[in-house]
Amino acid sequence: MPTLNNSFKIACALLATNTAFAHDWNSARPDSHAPISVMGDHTHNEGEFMVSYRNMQMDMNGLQDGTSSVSSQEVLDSGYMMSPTKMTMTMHMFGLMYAPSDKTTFMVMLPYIEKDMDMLSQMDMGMGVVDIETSMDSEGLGDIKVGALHNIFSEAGRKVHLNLMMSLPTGSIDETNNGAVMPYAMQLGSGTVDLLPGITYTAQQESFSYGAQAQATIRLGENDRDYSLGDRYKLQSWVLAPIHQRVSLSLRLAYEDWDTISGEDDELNAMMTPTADADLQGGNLLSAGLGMNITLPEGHRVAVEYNKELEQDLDGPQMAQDNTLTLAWQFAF
Ligand SMILES: [Cu+2]
Repeated sequence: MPTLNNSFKIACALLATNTAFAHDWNSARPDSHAPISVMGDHTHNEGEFMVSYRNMQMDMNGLQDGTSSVSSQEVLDSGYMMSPTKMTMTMHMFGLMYAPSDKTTFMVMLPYIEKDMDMLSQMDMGMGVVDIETSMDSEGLGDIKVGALHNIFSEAGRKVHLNLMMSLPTGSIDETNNGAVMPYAMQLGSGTVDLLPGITYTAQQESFSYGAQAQATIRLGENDRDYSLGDRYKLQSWVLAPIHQRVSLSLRLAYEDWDTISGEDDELNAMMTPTADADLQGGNLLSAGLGMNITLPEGHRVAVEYNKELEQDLDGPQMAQDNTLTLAWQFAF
């Protein structure tokens, strides 16, 4: 009996050790944060602050109608006066997180956006058709996002939290080029208060981590230019593996679906160019990201992720997404 009793005690002790080990979410590991383009992937412990800066460089190249590409010449031949050819967006995103308790983390994100679009039009000068290339740009504060992340489950290295964020209409929707209102994609905000509900699951195994997030963007009402951008739905999952004590590599898959615009900006002429047509702004996109997270001493982290579109289906002709490069720095204290 004593032997059996001892064995039982040892088994219990082993189980307890094991469970305690599995319970420990190690937030110092380089794979304890999701790939950097995932927003609101982690919560903080009571009393912790985090400041962050992200630089996102997004390129759009060419046009697509449905799943097939369309040339700018085809767009012009179909009767439009102008066709977009290329667009780039740079976003500087400043973030602040603060956890008043282990359950809740408050979060604010402040974007500064720069957009640039190249366009092609043609004119018959008598001696033949001449290509005219023009460009327009916009720059300024985007829509500020505020809210909280709320933990609802945490056990054995697995966590679930709700993303309870909203977007405020601080970005301009009145950007002009030579006195004329620019197309929807060149504006800096939605012009509406948007709800950003989501749910995030993360799990840490001994040698790797993984997670998934579902998130929606729900526009409330119409903006003061009489339209409302389409609602968006995003589903993504990722896996990260440490390759060094301070370095992890990540792979991420994301699927996004967005509705077209409802209502329209009366000052935009849909016959002029596809980007001014409120009915040609919906679509869906599957993309993949490769990234690296690095932890540095004293609570600093740096991260990079390169995201490339795999497949998209657009109400077109519409500008097609190409790739996004995200660089970031995070500091927790
Ligand atoms: Cu944080």
